[in-house]
Amino acid sequence: MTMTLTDRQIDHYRTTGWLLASPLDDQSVRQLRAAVDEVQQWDDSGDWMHHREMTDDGPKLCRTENFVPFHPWLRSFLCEGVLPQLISALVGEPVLLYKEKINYKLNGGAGFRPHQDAPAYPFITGSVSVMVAVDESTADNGCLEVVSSRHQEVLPMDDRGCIIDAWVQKHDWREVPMAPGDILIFDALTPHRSGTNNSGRDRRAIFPTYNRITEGNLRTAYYEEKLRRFNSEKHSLDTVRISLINDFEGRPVK
Ligand SMILES: O=C(O)CCC(=O)C(=O)O
Repeated sequence: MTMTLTDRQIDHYRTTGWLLASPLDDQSVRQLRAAVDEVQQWDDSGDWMHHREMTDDGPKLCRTENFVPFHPWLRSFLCEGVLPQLISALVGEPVLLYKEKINYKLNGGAGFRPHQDAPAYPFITGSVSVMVAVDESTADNGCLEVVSSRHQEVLPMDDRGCIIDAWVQKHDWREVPMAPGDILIFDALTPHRSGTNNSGRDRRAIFPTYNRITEGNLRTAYYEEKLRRFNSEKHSLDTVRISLINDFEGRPVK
């Protein structure tokens, strides 16, 4: 499958810091959903990383990371398919997968505080993330919300690595509803957040992040560094630690 971006789409991305597109055909959307169903069923015996959160209905999966080595369809979809092709067109050079995660946000799952991704991503100066909707993503099940045209610099952060409240209150947050298979491409400096899912419907999405090829193949280094910091730094908040910043609002499973 191929898709080319129009000048208008490239201009929209450069001006606002994000771009919504629908590059997948029906068969690819079916395969995508089947692939995520499979990963969701994996147990904890492999080198992938499952994370769980406590919900009012008990513990639930909230994230899986590091799954491309173990799932050929997802590896080819994220590393060779239309996604890296589109990101390359936006940044003007080939890109490599830096990291990948599935955020499940199952019914009752928590949201994410306002943040930029860049402070959570060591070794790279710029990167591009994608949200690939697996289920429908709407305001009531915790779709992404973005602030447009504020992707030029790292914003002031609080002690969780999230954007300070004074800035958050002063800016317009725009909800981005998505159908299964839609993709939202956004700069690592684009401010974003999302709410809790109290809708009764799951809201699963894959978030791959890409870096420019000139910065090198950094995926292994990223996961090694993440594990090193998780193992060496004390986590004192009453939250689930799934990121190198503390943007996730989920409750830990005790
Ligand atoms: O899954 C979401 O709702 C938001 C994800 C996000 O911002 C993140 O994982 O950094």
